[in-house]
Amino acid sequence: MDILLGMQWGDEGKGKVVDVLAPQYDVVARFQGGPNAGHTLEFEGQKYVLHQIPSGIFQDNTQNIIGNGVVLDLTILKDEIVKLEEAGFSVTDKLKMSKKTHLIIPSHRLLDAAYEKSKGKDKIGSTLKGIGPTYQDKSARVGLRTGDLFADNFKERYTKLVDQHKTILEFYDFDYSALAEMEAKFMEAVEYFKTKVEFVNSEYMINDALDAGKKVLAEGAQGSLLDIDFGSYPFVTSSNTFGAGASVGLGVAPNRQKNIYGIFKAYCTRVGAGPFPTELFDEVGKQIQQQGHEFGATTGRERRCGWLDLPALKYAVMLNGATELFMMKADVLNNFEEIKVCTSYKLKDGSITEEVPFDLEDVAEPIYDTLKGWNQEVNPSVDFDQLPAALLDYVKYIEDYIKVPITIVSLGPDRTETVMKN
Ligand code: 2SA
Ligand code: MG
Repeated sequence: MDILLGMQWGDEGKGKVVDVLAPQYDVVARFQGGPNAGHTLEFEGQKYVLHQIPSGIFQDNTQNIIGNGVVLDLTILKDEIVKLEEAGFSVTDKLKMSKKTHLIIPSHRLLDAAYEKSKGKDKIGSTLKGIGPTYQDKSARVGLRTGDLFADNFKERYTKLVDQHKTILEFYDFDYSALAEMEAKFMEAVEYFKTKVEFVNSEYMINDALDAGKKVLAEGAQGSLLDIDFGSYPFVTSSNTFGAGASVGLGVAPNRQKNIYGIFKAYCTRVGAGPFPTELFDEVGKQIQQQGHEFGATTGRERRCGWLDLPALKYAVMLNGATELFMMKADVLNNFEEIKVCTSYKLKDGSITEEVPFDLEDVAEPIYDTLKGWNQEVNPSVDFDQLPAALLDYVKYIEDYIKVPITIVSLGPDRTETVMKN
């Protein structure tokens, strides 16, 4: 099994890469996260954003699996499927769901909002899709799974859980009058899925596929720096976003992991709150945001922008065991005379380190190296070694620091704007 993972704070361009790689794979599976993800794919002049459906869905012969590690919102998934079907794609025949996937129910979304509100100015900037509360219920052993939808007592168990949630919402003095309408939609979606999509023991399905010599790609969501254990806690999401999460979230043993593709942008972005050492508050940051169209694919929020952070990238590569790196959105840096890269951190105690500290807030300032920009439009149809010298120098500089090869440079959102090293 190969794995594709974000090495930063999400939005590295994973959707585009899966789309480019998908034809080589028989199975594409999501293993964590949920509708907080927004994977953008562009081809034939059209743009599609997937939230929960794996990005292999546009391939005719690829099986797509939503794994047990995902938290799933059926209401949103139904809308996603209907939209794609209206656009002429077949979906339900190429999509399977694990019976062990936990369900986001409407009251989880309200709880998410209630918890965020209660944090006041310390809120983490959640997408408010109910991710945290659903993983909370999973760990508390009270959650509902897709396999439960078929149980005779599903409604009873559902009501019991919602009643618990209502008690908490009342404690937070949170207005949940919207719940009834949300529930009606949810129940509609439940009925839809009972007949439309196959729920499977996906751990068997994936391991059987591997045994039969088929190629499986695990598609990560969010990024390593948002990982619940290794990210900038508490400003993180509630799942393990790094490579090991793919084993847990699909039921595939670690020794079956093969190629680990680490996706990173030529610069950094972060959406939501939390420390971001290389964040730019000046015109340069604005320029990157504008040229890179850095707005949340799920919430439309502005993404904060900054220079590439090499200590953080190296940390992510270490945790994931990335075997190759793909550099995305290099074209966004086309118009710079100079490009900065952070090579170490000066901490508040005055020391200098290349390690990510326990608390990223302890970074007083990033220490930069300044490189020459290529400062020109780049033709995405050339061979790798024909790329502008300054861009190749940038690639080489990163490779020397990280010690992992960069095998793809992406120069635009379309499938075709991708330069691969042979
Ligand atoms: P949550 O919703 O509870 O998991 O949020 C917790 C933190 O994780 C961040 N997070 C994300 N960061 C980048 N991209 C994500 N997906 C969307 C996108 C986000 C959007 O593709 O653009 O549209 O705003 C994503 N999902 C979660 C989140 O900002 C919190 O900091
Ligand atoms: Mg995204």
